[in-house]
This record gives sequence, structure tokens and C-alpha cells, in this order.
Amino acid sequence: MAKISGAEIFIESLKKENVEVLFGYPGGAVIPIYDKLYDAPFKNVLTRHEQGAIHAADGYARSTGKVGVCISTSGPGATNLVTGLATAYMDSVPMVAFSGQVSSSLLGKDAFQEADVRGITMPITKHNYLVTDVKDLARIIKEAFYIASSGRPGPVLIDLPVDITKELAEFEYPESIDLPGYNPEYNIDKDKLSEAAELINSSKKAVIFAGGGAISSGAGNVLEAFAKKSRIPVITSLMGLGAFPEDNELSLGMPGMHGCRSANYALTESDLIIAVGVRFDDRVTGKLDTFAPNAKVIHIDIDPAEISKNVDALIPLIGDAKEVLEGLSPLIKESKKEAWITQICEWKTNNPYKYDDDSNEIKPQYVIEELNRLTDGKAVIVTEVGQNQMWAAQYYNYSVPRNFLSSGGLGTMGYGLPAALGAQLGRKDDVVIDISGDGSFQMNVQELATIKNYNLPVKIIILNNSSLGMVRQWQELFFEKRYSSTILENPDFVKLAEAYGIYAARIEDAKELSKALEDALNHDGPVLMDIKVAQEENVFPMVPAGKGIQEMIGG
Ligand SMILES: Cc1ncc(C[n+]2csc(CCOP(=O)(O)OP(=O)(O)O)c2C)c(N)n1
Repeated sequence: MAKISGAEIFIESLKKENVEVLFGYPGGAVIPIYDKLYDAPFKNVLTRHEQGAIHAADGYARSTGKVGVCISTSGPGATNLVTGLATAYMDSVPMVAFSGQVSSSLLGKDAFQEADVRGITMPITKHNYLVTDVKDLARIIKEAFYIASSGRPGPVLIDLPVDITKELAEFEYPESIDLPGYNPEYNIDKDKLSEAAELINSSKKAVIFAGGGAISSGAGNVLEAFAKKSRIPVITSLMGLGAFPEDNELSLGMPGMHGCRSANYALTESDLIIAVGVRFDDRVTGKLDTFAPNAKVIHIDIDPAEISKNVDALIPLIGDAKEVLEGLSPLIKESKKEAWITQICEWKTNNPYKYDDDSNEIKPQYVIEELNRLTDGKAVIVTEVGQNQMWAAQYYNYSVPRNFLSSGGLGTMGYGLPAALGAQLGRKDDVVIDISGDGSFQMNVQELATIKNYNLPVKIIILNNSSLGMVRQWQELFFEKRYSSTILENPDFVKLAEAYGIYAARIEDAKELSKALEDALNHDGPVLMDIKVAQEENVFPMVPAGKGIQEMIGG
């Protein structure tokens, strides 16, 4: 068999994995790979920063369910991937990231652009590799894609010394995988299923709490049927938005720090929580001692490490969320539970998200409501972090999975713009809207160039409050309005976008908003809207730090 170079093995392996798009940034340690990318059959997207590349791969992965792929050079290129890896790891996003590395003979010698990337990324990857022999490369790539996408998804890093990309080996892509010690498939425990069904059937005030795991397992339809049959209301975490349609009468929306009162009241009053692919993040539970004091917990999760990590589970059901729900469904009795449903409806009716819209200033919540109306709740919404993220979660109605992309676990400012461009490449026919704060936007603003170069019709909406709004909100409420380092003097975002060749407009008058948003959505190409919103607007309701989720203020 003819031998080919490591760089060619890289290309051939990605072809075998049906990679459609690779995001990356070149440098010395990956020049041999970039040479082969010059005429590779898949799309090779040059971002303007390695952090942009990895968030773009993440946005592509979250919006499509496929593995996102990115590449950087060694040293600073690789360390620029770190935030993106941690972001993907916290939110269980399937990704394979390649970092170039110095030549094998220079490893450990503080060579030019050497960084111990395996060491650095060990705690923020599902697995990582340093390739030491070109003969291992195809196998390692095969394993990496498998590990990234099986079980609980996550990012896998492959550190690839430059000499290996030049060495020759026969190329044979392995047919199967042999990974003793990694066993992501679980046989669902039948006894536990029966126990769980019994508990569900005898409960009076049960709630389903669905998260990111429900989305990554594709449990949507099964979850809907399960909720309908059992008449159990569904709460969706930030990561679970879209796992259950929010217009369904059984939907209670998002719980936690900025969730809706009805979801928090329901959790607090419930006698049973059926947790589906959630990790009971502290932003959800608030003060743990008072969280859902009367509830027993059935915890469905593919990752045994999640069971009783934060909240004790009476019955763990380890396995793929969709498969577990499929197993559970036939054991569930059709039930009325009308007293509980009536209570839920009352909470929902009496406690919608609300804001004062009596001023002349544009309210950020109104911007999201208008976007929801104009897109019929069907756009892919990508957010930054802060108030913009919470308003996007609260005021847009999510009805299908994979339409809300946001850095939930790590809370990474600078995620939105590159993730939106990745999502647009994965979902070519869909409207992709990046909802941004003026602070976050500037963290990866350079990706405007990538958006322009590939003419990606991303609609960028800056909720411009000239401040780091979420931090300013905390300073207002808990630090006597001492606005330390949170008021921003910004550049002219319209001129900035225009300098990148992107159509842009500024909106300062609420009366002009709807028409301007409509024009932006109809514009055939990328658009940036700089929307001047009320500076001192706060996200409510809010559970103050250290309080129980029933102790919400505002809203
Ligand atoms: C990389 C990073 N640095 C700092 C923070 C802390 N932080 C959380 S929200 C926030 C303010 C965000 O401001 P902006 O993007 O303008 O959004 P707004 O809250 O005003 O909508 C900050 C600084 C973070 N989440 N990520």
C-alpha cells in the first residue's frame, strides 16, 4: 500500500468522518496540514482568532448535532483554544480540536511556540491525545470522533507535532474501535424503571425537569409524548430550552436565578422531580438546603457522575435520555392530576415575565419580543453572556431543539458572534440571530471579517446599554450603585461594521424598531443593528445569591 504523509492522513480521516467544515487559523506547526487543506474537499474556514474558530465549531455542533472540528497552531494558537474547550466541556458539546505542536524531538525543551497543551487541557476535555507516531494518527482521529459524540458528548483534543504531519505511513481508516475502559452504552436497569414508574404513577405534584441532555439525545418527541400521557408539566433549563415547546400548556419554562416564578414555585412545591439530562447547576437550585424540599428525585442521565452530585437522587436511571423515556413511557398510567395542573396554570397566568414599557427608551425585552414575533419563534438564536442572554432566554419562544445556543456552564462572553457564524454554516437555510451585549460583542469582534468573507447572513443585534449590564445590575442591587469598571465608552458600532463591509444601522427610537428589525431580517447578507437600549434596565425576576429559588425579587 502506498504511503502518504501525516497531513494527508489528517485530510483523509476527516473525509471518512464526513466533515463538512473545519474552522481554524494557521501557523508554523500546522503549515503541512494547511498545505493539504488548500485543495481539501471540505470547507476550510479561516477565522480571525483561534477562539473564534473553536466557538464557531461549537456553534456548528450545537446547531446541527454533528461534531464540530477546529485547528490551531502550537503555543499561542493552542492556548487560544482553551476558553472554547472549557465552554464546550461545560455544556457537553461534541467537538474535535486539533492543535499543532513543536517537533517531537523538541518536546519539553521550551522550544519556540511550545506549550504543554495536553497538560493544560486535561481537565477541560473529555479526552486528549498527543500523537507520537504517524501510524497511530488515523486510529486516534477515529477514536476522537467516537469519544466526542458518544455517551455524554464533549470536546476531544489531539495535539499533533509537526514532524508527524510530514512523516509517511500507510493509510487505513479503522473499521471499529477498541477502547477498553470507555463504555458509554448502558443497559437500562429494568427494576429501576419499574420503581420509577411506580413513583411517577403515585405522585400528585410531579414535574419533569429537562436539560441539555434531552436535546443531545434527541428526546424531544418522546419527551412531549411522555408529558402528554402523564400530564406532568415540563421545566426546561437554559441548556434545555427548545427540548419541550414553550407554547404547550404543560410548559413551565426556565427555572433558577432568572427563571420564571412559575417554574421555581413548581419545583419548590413538587413531590417528585423527573430530571432528564440536567446537572442541577447552582444557578438552577439556588440555596441547596431549601431546594425542592418535598421532592423525591428520579434522575435520568447518561453520565453516572451526575447522579447525586448536587441533588440526591432516589432513583438513578443511567442511560440515553430518549431511550430511558421510551422504556418508561409504557409503564406510565394516563393520569389526570388536574388539581396540580390547575395550580400550575394559575402560577403561569399570574406570573408572566414582565417589564415596564412606559418610557421612551427602547426596552431590551421589547427587542426580543419583536424578534420573536417577526421570526415566528423559528430563528436560531445565539447569545452572548449577561443580561442579553437572559432576556433572549426569557422573551423568545423556543419550540424546537437546537435553536438556542448559549454558553450556559462557563458563561463565556465572546461566544456569540463566532458561534453564530458556525451555526449559519451548519444551518444554511435558517435565520441565525446573534443577540449580543455591547461588552461581549467586543470580545470577538474580529469575527466580523469571517462573517463578511464567507458572506454569512448572520443578523447581529447589539442590545447596547453602554455597560457591562449584568455586572452593573449586581452593583446597582447589592453594591450601592458603585459602578466600578462597568460603564463602557464604546466605538461607533455602525462605522465599525461598515469598515468590515457589513451593512449596519443604529436604532434609538422605539417607534422605529419594528420596521428596522424587519428590514434587517429581510436583508440578504450579514447585518449589524446597534440598538440603544435603556441603560438601567434589570433582568427580573432574580434570585439573589445564596437565597432559595422561591425567594425571587422583581418581575
Ligand atoms: C470572558 C468573560 N469575562 C467576564 C465575564 C463576567 N461577566 C458576566 S456578564 C458580564 C457583562 C456582560 O456585558 P454585555 O456583554 O455588555 O452584556 P449585558 O449584560 O449588558 O447584556 C460580565 C463582565 C464573563 N462572563 N465572561
